[in-house]
Amino acid sequence: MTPPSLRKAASGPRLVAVSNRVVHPRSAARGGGLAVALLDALRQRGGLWFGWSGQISDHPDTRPSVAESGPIRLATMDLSQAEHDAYYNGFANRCLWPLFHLRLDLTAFDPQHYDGYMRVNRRLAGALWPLLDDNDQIWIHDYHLLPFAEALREQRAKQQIGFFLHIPFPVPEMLTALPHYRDLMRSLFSYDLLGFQTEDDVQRFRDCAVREFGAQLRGDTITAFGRRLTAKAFPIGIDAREFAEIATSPTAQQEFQRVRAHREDRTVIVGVDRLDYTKGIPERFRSVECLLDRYPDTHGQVELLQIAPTSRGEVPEYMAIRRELEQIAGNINGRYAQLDWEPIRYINRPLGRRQLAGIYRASRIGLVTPLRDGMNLVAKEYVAAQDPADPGVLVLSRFAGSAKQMQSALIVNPYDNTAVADALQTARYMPLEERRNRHAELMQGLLRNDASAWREAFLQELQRCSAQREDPASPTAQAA
Ligand code: GDG
Repeated sequence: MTPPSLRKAASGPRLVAVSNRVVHPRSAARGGGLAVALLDALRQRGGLWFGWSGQISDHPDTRPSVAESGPIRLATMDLSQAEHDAYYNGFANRCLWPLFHLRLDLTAFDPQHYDGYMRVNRRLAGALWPLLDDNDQIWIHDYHLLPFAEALREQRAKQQIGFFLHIPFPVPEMLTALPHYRDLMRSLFSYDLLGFQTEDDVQRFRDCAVREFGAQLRGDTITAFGRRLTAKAFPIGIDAREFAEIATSPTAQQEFQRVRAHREDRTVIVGVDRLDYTKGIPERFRSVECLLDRYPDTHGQVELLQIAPTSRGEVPEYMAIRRELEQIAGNINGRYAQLDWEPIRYINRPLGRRQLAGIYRASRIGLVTPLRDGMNLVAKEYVAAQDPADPGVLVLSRFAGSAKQMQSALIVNPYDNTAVADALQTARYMPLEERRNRHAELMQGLLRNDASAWREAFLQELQRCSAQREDPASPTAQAA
């Protein structure tokens, strides 16, 4: 193993990214939004990526396995079945995920899951600790790892540590329903910087810190539990230029032809989501049903192509949504299908990233209607994949974080089937000039706030607030 002193980056501190799952760069295209965004960051800057290997083992090693992939060093840990059940399937995905997405009805509170979650965070932090250099810039990701910095600080870590929450931050009334909310909020104050997707998320975090813990606010800094941190919005972006190129690659073009070949005169509406109850897919199917009910000229002419690969398939709520979708699609198709046409085509397996780009480009409408979503990268990918000379129209939920930045889309309330149906009909008949104008505005925003702008903004801010922490003359130096 390379001695720590040789691992220091030539310019600036080394980036250490920590996320629940480390995905090998070769297969990252199949990972979720987080994997795609993180890899972009590490490819450009190099550094260490630490987290779960994705493997379950009877006797997990106490030390990480280390592998190199170009400028990226991957350090991974296996989990035991019991750890995986409690930490990942249990507390992260049956408690925090639904709670943070305002689904208290689906939130399972189980003290054993919480204990397992805390134990895994401590074990992973203990395994990362020997791999760290003093100057590292540590960037922890997402709700699986809320207490990770606290666990590192227990090991006496002094490094700058930032955290980015990819999902929404809940309203205080929701968060406080969690029996352990006090401990989790306190643990967040071990970070130097907290990054959120939108200003609204920052505001909800501040509200909670003030109302529940009497936090003091000063600009972007918040003091509570004897510690001070900075909380700001860093809306995540995609590499829009690269995605636009992918959309004209030979594989994408082939896929484009396949979609258009049988449907030259039809409007293909595309939906792409991990199969998750937050993505509003049943409501989306209902909106398409409403479109068919309200506008008979859509019969034989409009098709929803829904790609929704299974995710978190061991969690009961995810099994239920899968069954529900099959049933709704079956009912709608049964009602409306003709010999050579079905209104809903539903694909329940993952496709390649290039294939996806071709499908986006071939689809006249991108329908992105989550009930609640931190950002939603599919909305951004859909826009980036369009032909600027003849672009499709994005119909986007007001409850996606991306709606804040993408106001030139047709913004809808995903619960209002009639309004979504009307927006789809508007999109179908939108004149070319309006489509071009809206697309140009959206694309400008994507290029301005792309993945590298997101990364640089976060890491520069982390550097800045850590420097302030160390400067005793600074008004924002740590209280304790
Ligand atoms: C979390 C937050 C936030 C989907 N199906 C396939 C496939 N995908 C890719 C998409 C996109 C990604 O997965 C999904 O990203 P989202 O942003 O839409 O959603 P989450 O996975 O829930 O991500 C979210 C994000 O983190 C980043 O901060 O935006 O709000 O929930 O890239 O293209 N990719 C391939 N085949 C598929 O079938 N290759």
